Amino acid sequence: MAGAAKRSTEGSSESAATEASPKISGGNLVAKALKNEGVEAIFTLCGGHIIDIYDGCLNEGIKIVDVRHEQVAAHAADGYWRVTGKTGCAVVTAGPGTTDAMTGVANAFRAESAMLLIGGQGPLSQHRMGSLQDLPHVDMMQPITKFAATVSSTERIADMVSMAFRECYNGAPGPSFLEIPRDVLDARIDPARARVPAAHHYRASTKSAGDPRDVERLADLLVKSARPCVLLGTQVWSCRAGAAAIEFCRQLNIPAYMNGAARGTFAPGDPHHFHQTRGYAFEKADTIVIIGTPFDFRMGYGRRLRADATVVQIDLDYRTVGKNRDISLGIVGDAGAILSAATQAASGRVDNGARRRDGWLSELREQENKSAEAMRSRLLSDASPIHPLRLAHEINQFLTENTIFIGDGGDVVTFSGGVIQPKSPGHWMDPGPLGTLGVGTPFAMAAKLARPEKEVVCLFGDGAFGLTGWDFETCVRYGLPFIGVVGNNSHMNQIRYGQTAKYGKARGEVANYLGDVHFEQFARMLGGHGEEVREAKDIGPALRRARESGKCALINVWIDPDVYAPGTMNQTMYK
Ligand SMILES: Cc1ncc(C[n+]2csc(CCOP(=O)(O)OP(=O)(O)O)c2C)c(N)n1
Ligand SMILES: [Mg+2]
Repeated sequence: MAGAAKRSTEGSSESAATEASPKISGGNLVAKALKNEGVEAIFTLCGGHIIDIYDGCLNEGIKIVDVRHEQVAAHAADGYWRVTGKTGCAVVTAGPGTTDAMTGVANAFRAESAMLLIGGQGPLSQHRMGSLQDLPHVDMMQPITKFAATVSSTERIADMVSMAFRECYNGAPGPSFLEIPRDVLDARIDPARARVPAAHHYRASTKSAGDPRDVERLADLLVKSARPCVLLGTQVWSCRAGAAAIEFCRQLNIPAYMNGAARGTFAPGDPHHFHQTRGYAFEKADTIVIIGTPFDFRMGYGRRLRADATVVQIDLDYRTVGKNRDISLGIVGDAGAILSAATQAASGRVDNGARRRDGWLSELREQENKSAEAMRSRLLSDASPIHPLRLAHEINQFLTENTIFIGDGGDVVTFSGGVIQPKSPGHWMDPGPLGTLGVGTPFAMAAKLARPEKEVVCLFGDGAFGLTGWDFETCVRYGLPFIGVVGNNSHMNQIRYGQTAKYGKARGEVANYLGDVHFEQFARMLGGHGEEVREAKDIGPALRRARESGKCALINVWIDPDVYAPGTMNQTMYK
C-alpha cells in the first residue's frame, strides 16, 4: 500500500488521473493482484467497462495483448498457463465480451488449465436496471469454472482476485471468473482500506504426496507385476512431473504411454516411450497406472482397460479417482511427488522386478514396429491430392526439440495424432477433452509470447482455422511468428464422414462444405508469409521456407477430402 501511495505522488509513470491524488483505483488494484500472482501479460479485447484495468497494467508493467475476438483472449490465457505454468489471465468487457470468452473458459475447464477471466459489468448503482451489456455472467459461468463471483466493493478487488487465483488450484487446476462492476472498478479509494494479499503468501503448495501407506502399496503392486504399463496424462505436465515420471518408469522398467499435454515426456526413440500399442497394452497388462487423466471418452470411460487388471489411479482431483471405472488403488495428489515417493519406496526392495519385465517391453516394441510398418506406405504416399498421413509425416520430420506443436482441426488432426511426436516435454498442445476447434491461433500466440525462443508449428483444419484465424493478424502485429499449416480439404471432414455414412451422399453432404479457400493469400494480406502446396514432395521445402521467412506463415496444403482417419471411421469419440 505504502508503495502504491508513494509512486502515485512521484507520478512519473502514472496516468494524469492518478497523479492528482494519493488514492488508488480499482483497475490498479486488479493489476497489483495480477502482478502478485506472477501474471506478465493479459489477453484482452477492449470495452468501456474494463479500461481502468489497462491503466493498472501500465503502472505495474504487465503487457497488454489486444486480440480481435474474446474467445481468442480466453484460449490464449489457457495456452499461456500450459506453456509457463503461471496462471493465465484474460480481460473482457461485459455482455457479449464475456459470452464470447465463454468457449475459452469452458475449454480450460475440461482441459484443467488455471486461468482467470475478468469480465466487466454494468455499474452496481444500475444493478438489474437494464444497463448496457448487462447479463447474469456469474450464473452463466458457474458450471464451467471452479469459482465465479462478483466483486462488490473496490476495497475487496485485490483480495477477490487473489481468491480467484487460489480457487484455480483447488484439486485439479481450472478457470475462475470474476466480474467487476464498472463503478467498483473505477472508484478511487484510500490504499490503506484495500487488502492486497502479498505475493507467495495467499495460497498453499499443491504438491501433496498422498498417504505414504498407499505409496508403499503402489510400489508393492509394481514390484510384483509382470506386465505393467502407465499412462502419463496431462497432469504430468501441469505438475511438471516429467523427470519423476521418467525416473519411475526407468527404475521399474515400465512402458509409458502419454496423452494430452504429457506427450513428449519421453522423447521418441526412448526405450520406455510407447505410442501405437496403447489398446494392446491395456488389453494385456496385469497392472495399469493411470496418472493425471480422467476415465473419459478418450478411454471409453475406463472400459478399454482389461476388466481384471489391477488399476491404480493418481490424480490431483479427488472426484476424478474411481469415476466411471472401479480401481484397485487411488491416490490423490501431485503426480511428481507421488511418483518420486513410489520410486523411492521400490528402491528399498531386494528385487524391484525390472529385468523380469524385459520380455513384456520387447513384446510391445514388436507390436509398435508392426503398426509402424503397416502405416509406412501411406506416410510416404506420393498421391495427389495429398494423403493427410503424408502431411503429418512431413510435419513430424520437420519438428525439432525446440518446436512446440499445436493441433487444431478435425480429421486432419486425428490423422496426425498417430504420427506427429513432440520431441520434448511440454511441446504438444491440443484443445483437450472439450475438442474445441479454434484453439490454434490463440495457443500459438500465447506460446510464442511466453517462449519467444521456441519455434511454434500449428496444424489446422480449414474449418478450425476459420473460427479464430483473424488473430493471425494479432500475431503479425505483436511480432509473434509461427508456422501454420492448413490441411485443406474444403470441408468439415470429420463430421462429413459421419453424415455420409449415416444418410448417404445426397443427404450427407449438407452443412459441411467450406469452399476452396486460399489461406496463403489471407496470410499475405495480413503481412505474413503464405504458400500453397499441391504435391507431397513440395511440403518439406515449403515448411523450410516458412521457417526461414521468420514471419507468421500459413502453408495451405490441399489434401484429399475423400480419405478419413480410422478413429473417425469407427466414430470412436462417440462410443
Ligand atoms: C467449436 C467447435 N465447433 C464444432 C465442432 C465439431 N467438429 C468437430 S470436427 C469438425 C470438422 C472440422 O473441420 P476441419 O477443421 O476442416 O478439419 P477436417 O475434419 O476437415 O480435417 C467439427 C465441425 C467442434 N469440435 N468445435
Ligand atoms: Mg477440413
